[in-house]
Amino acid sequence: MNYLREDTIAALSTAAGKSAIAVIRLSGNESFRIMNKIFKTHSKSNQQVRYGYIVDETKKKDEVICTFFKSPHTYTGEDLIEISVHGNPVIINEVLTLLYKNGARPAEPGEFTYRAFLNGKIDLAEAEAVCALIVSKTKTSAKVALNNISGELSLKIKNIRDSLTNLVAFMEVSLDHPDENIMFLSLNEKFSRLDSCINDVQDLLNFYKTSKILQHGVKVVIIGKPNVGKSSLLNTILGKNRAIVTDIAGTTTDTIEETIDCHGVPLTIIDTAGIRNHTNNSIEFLGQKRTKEVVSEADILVWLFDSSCELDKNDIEIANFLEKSNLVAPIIGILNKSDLYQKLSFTNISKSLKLTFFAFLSLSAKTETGVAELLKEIDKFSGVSDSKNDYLMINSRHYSLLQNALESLIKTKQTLSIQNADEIACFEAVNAQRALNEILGINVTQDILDTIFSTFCIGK
Ligand SMILES: Nc1nc2c(ncn2[C@@H]2O[C@H](COP(=O)(O)OP(=O)(O)O)[C@@H](O)[C@H]2O)c(=O)[nH]1
Ligand SMILES: [Mg+2]
Repeated sequence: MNYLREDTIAALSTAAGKSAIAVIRLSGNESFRIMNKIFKTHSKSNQQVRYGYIVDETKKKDEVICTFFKSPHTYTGEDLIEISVHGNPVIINEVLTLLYKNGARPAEPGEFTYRAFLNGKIDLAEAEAVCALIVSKTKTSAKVALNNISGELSLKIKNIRDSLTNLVAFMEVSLDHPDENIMFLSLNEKFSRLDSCINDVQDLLNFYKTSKILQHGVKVVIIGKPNVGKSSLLNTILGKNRAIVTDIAGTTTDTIEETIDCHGVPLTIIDTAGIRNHTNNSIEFLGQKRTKEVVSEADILVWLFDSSCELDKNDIEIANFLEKSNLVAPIIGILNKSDLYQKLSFTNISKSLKLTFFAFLSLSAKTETGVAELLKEIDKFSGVSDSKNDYLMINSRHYSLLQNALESLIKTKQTLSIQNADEIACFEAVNAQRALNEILGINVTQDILDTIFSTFCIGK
């Protein structure tokens, strides 16, 4: 990626398409000069927000509101202007073309945030959170990303790093002056300080599972032979008729996917084509092939049985298929149609099928009895509670650096107890420090920065 810092960049910062207002951002040394050429206004030049027209020579292009931000107190740290134009793609294009004609260049993905990072307005963990906030799917995941943007993760990392820096200073002094008793810390004191760093790193590592669930959601795949009520269950959960429900077996021939906000967790529910032994219908056959694919990607499998009928060869067929698939996802067994006369029980299923079930529930997709309990069971799996406020977002980059830091801290502790190994202990402690710094973007390679910022959208 070719990020140059000296030039002035411009891009549409709001979503493309038609809207009441669209915001174009301009950042860099030349911003004010460029605007002077294309913005005609009667507002006073000391006003931060000015009303006027974007003009090409004498031709009016749009009636706009411009907000002027003077460096260094701006998002990017540079002179920055936000132009609110009418949200029409033709106008947006004309204004952007005019900006480019007068000296700005199109911004690369994430370049505004990249400049904010380079100019020390935000650290790397905060920049990553900006991206995570934009793609957040639920209120809880947005709240967690916001915790990171506000610097809560960065502060925790800095605190651990600073106490480690302090400890390393003591360790280095005793290395440099082995015979003098100045600035001496007992071994116990060093251990206790290291333990506290280890605990803090461990606490942050523990956020990883929740972060992944909040960001990427939980994939729930509903399986079962035809006509057990899979589509009905999906519709009941969604509260609308998204999937086709019919009493002719094999109607859902492809998978249907919907995402809902389930107590803060983005829950993607996938209704599949029923798996059964023989199918003459080629569309249904393709649907079953797709079903087998999504099953392998599931976080949770919800396997429906028709409790008004006994098990048949189709249920056995599914059991055989699951057994062969080396599944890691837990299976929740559902006895659907609990409103009808019951011919099947959990005991029948457990005895006849040699599969381990994470839970068993009885419900009726038709009357909705028991559906809330299913969602509670899925909640238990995710371990996320939307009433909790102090989650932090740990992405996979943070996770592997925290793991490195943890390993180095443990090695520091181990080597400290060995005689004459202080130098190695010091080396390991510095390694841990380096890993923590890398989370904040200190001494990271250009490759890493490029990878992170290229995932941003243009205009951010
Ligand atoms: N009585 C009763 N009928 C149900 C229930 N769930 C689904 N059905 C009926 O079972 C038939 C098949 O349902 P559908 O959702 O299309 O099954 P799928 O093939 O597994 O997707 C339809 O006639 C539904 O109305 C239930 O809980 N109770
Ligand atoms: Mg169906």
